[in-house]
Amino acid sequence: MRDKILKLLVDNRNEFLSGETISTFLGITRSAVWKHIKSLQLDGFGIESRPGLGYRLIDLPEELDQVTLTEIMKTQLMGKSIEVHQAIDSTNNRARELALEGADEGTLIVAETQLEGRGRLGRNWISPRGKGIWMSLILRPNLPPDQAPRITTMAAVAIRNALSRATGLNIGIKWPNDIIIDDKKVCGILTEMHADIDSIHYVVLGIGINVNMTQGDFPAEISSTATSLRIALNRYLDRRQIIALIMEEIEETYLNYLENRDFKPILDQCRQHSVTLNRHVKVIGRDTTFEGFAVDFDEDGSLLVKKNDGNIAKVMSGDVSVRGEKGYV
Ligand code: BTX
Repeated sequence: MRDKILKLLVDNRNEFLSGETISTFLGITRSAVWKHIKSLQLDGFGIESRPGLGYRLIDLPEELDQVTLTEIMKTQLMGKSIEVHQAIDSTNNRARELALEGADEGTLIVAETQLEGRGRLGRNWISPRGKGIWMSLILRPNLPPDQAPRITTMAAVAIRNALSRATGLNIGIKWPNDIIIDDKKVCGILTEMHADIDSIHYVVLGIGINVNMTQGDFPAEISSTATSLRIALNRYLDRRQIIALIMEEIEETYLNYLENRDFKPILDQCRQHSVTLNRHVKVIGRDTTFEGFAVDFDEDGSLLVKKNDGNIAKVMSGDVSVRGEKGYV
């Protein structure tokens, strides 16, 4: 029925159709029409509704295209050169390919869907078509390779700030690479780099954000741990504006850091928005698993955890779950 209503609106694009006309034509009640219109609006169809006149279609859900994205970018460097794919294995793979071919810093690869989206340690990243932001940014920081983890922290802070500006929501950072709303993952960051002993050749910053997914878009195994901006806000969001805001925030934070080499302001923001600090955590490392209390970040960005025996463990990488009301999440 929803599709039939949509077809009527598309066929009469830019003209008002009254609720009564639609309901008579399709043999349903006016409140059923209204319910379907609401659901179409939530899916990004721009439908204007005017008392006395009815409904008219003014806009279709946004698609990502290179021309519009380039036009709305307010940056000097990040996202100035953009490649958009309808479908790709992983934007990180494509970014790596381009980086090896010498692509400029700031080159951005975006895809409507990823067929083999990746998380850390070869895990899977669900990337349904048109529902999120699946993108990778090429960076060429003049930093020693041991400082590369700082890039993930910098990105987490910049993305958090951009999402907070875009939505006004309370958004947290879960160490080291997740952006969180209500203790659920809304965004994951995958940093991959190519370096030799003393210099970084390139860093690929992979960013996956659940934007317009509904609860039903998540497979059962992550439906209680994942969320989207739309679920949190109860409205459809334009992905292009969010991409532009993220590029702005990354450009500012990254260039500032490279110029001043001062990591403290980034760490301080990470502390301020951390959902990991001052909580009981379970650390699952490559070789060991232990529980403790997350006390602070070290100046290199690693997590300091006070173990049950009182010793402080410095955690450089790994998975950290925080203890909530329903156990560790
Ligand atoms: P991660 O290893 O921290 O998280 C991966 C885990 O998160 C999965 O094992 C699964 O449990 C859960 N998960 C999978 N898909 C989603 C999702 N859409 N929302 C919430 N939870 C999910 C996080 O790795 C880093 C993810 C980076 C993804 C970007 S997308 C663009 C770029 N290209 C690419 O292949 N990866 C990056």
